[in-house]
Amino acid sequence: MEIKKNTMVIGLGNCGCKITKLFADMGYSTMFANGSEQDLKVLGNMKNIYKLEGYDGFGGHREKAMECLRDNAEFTETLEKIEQKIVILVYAVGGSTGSGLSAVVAQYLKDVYGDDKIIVTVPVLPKESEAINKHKNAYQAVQELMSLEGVGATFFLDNNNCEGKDLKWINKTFASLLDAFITDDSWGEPNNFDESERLEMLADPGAMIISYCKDGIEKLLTDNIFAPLQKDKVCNNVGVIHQDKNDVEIDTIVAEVGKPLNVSEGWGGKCTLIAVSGMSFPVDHIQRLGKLAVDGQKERQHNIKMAKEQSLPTLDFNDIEKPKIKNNIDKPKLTGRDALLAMRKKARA
Ligand SMILES: Nc1nc2c(ncn2[C@@H]2O[C@H](COP(=O)(O)OP(=O)(O)OP(=O)(O)O)[C@@H](O)[C@H]2O)c(=O)[nH]1
Ligand SMILES: [Mg+2]
Repeated sequence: MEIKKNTMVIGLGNCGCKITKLFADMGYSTMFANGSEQDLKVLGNMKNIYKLEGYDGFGGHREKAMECLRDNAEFTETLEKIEQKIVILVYAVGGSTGSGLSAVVAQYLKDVYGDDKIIVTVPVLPKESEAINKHKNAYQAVQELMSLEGVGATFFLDNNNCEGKDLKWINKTFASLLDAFITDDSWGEPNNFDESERLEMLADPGAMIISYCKDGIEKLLTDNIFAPLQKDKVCNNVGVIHQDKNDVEIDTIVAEVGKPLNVSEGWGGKCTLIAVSGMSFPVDHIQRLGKLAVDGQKERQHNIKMAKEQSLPTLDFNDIEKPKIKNNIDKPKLTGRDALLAMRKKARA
């Protein structure tokens, strides 16, 4: 089985659709779902665009997701006809449309296909500097994701990591990393990192990361596009595609991510690629986002309370009564034009 041909990437909401377009441009099967006509226009002439009728954005109300599926039968009918084995859902957890739809669509796919498909999720986490609602949505969406059973790997993209670069850099880096992982066809002595091992990693429940090993192993954990790893050293599979030599030691990876059940290695890759799956969800980081939302709300509540106490009390301005103008004022001496006209009149008399 060729993994790429057997993969369907589905973008939910604006961010999810933008990232999915990169996969469409690389020849993957794709679907796009969003309520906003304007956002969908940015995609240009793509196939399989589903405009979620009646939901021009969820206006911040992520709980509208079920109603949205109820009202958009064409989209759910297409979800029931997916032929590919691997379905990748891409969405930002900070928004409302993609964030709200993510869990209900994943559950829908589970209900339709059971264990016949590998469902991979790609939640994009908001920056810590974003608004309260983005953090609240993110927290709730990850809570929902954690409550789902039978979902495979989850790639937590973290927008915090684009310092000095733009969000498009995160999108492109992820698309290029996942494509390199999916399409790797390297072969060499003494072993290959074959498709079944890669499928096993994609089916592995828990967090997954992929990294080019350009600048040393320490960059795998600190300088990449993924959310900070949970520091409990839980993982299930480690996969390494070496370039031409044994350029990264498995022990060094294990020291960073913990002891895996399986290690798969291949040689002769276009570059050195490291993948780790079956890790714990980055709950410490998600909790931090949740706390930002709670603290932000407390601060707003305090400010609103203080604002209500503001008033404008009556002040004594010590007004002084206007002086009365005397009636018997001497007529002022004429000057200017009036004086001239008066002089002429007098001279003519
Ligand atoms: N990495 C990345 N993040 C993005 C991009 N565009 C938006 N975001 C993030 O996505 C979040 C907003 O989600 P959107 O996808 O715009 O929202 P939505 O799913 O369309 O939902 P609505 O709120 O209903 O519009 C914010 O946290 C943004 O930082 C992008 O191109 N790349
Ligand atoms: Mg939107």
